[in-house]
Amino acid sequence: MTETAAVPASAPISDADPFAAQHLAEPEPLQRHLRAAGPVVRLSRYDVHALARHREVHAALADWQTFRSGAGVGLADFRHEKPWRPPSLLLESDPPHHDAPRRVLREILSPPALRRLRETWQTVAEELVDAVLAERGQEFDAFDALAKAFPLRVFPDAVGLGPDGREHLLPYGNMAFNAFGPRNDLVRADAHRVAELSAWVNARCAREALSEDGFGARIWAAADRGDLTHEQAPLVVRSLLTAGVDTTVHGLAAALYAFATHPDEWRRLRERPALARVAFDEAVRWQSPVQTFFRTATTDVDIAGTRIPEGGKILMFLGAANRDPERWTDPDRFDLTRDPSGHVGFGMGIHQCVGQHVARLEAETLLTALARRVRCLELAGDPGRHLNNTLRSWASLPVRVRLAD
Ligand code: PQS
Repeated sequence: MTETAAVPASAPISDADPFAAQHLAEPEPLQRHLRAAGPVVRLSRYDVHALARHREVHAALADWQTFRSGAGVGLADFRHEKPWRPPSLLLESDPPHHDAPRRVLREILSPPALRRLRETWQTVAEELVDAVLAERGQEFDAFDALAKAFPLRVFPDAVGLGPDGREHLLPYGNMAFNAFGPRNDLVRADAHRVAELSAWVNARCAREALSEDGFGARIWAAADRGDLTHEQAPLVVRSLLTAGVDTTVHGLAAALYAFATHPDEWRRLRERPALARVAFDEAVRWQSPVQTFFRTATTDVDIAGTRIPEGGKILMFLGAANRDPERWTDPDRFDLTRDPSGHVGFGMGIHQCVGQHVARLEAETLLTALARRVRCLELAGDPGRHLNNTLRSWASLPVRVRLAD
């Protein structure tokens, strides 16, 4: 962050509510407005500062000493408000406490550790695509049949979860990602399920509830080695169950929506299936499944001439940064020929998504299987939005396909 001797100017003020239904349903107009208004904008409704330009979002994410996570990465300040659940050891924590859980999970979810999953996931993806095309025909809801079905088929197994109650995973994640926003109607709508869903998830984090060869068991093995305490292990498992399902479901939906609306890019992917990986990152840049989250200033700090007070929350608009015309050429285009690296859709710095290789592997295997069988992919109706305070999420994605010969 820049230190200026000059008296900081006051930032432009917006009374927009980024968590209002209108903006959650269609975030681009507000993203454009905030980006244009200035490098820092005060959101009067929540008494926080917003960053919507790539430069400032990137810099804030990289500066964990000044912008901490330990006071929560939602609107609530954990120093004054009791969090809705015990804070995540990874997400809602700072060095040095953050580092041991992070190291353990990074190893377990590293590309070499995931290698043995690729073949299985490839097979599951092919079977799923075949079954969908055989049973649902040429018109179906790709959100339900693919974006939701595939992660739910592969990820809980990889964690080592038992078969019962998996229908609780998406509602729990939905709740967790709503909880980063204000206590609005979206949060109130699920309030009656907090106890039930939390109890289910917490019980699944116990060693006895997990198979012997999944990510979960490896977290417990790390505790046996002394890399974590045995008190920390269940909370690290909880991170997988919280952040690993809804994110990939809506991320895959974003990729499918991107291709259903960009037939030339689908053709390009079919010609070069190796593009699946970069295509997913470009879809993450273009849609930003995680739209926003917060940090808290550890000290009075100036960002581009605006003073952020110690304890002040800053709201980072990942979606806006990922479409900043100062950073990207033709940012609103979904374009497989661009290099999307540097997008902040997975965050940046020490908290950058530790599960991103899992997400990419899911996307790669599903998109490759689909591209092999489907020649044309197009929308068959208006997609349905599901509103969430953090995730750009979907309710339906009606598509029509034509099969490859
Ligand atoms: C957890 C980790 C990460 C957890 C905002 C939040 C998250 C992206 C944006 C997230 C949520 C939960 N990911 O450790 O439980």
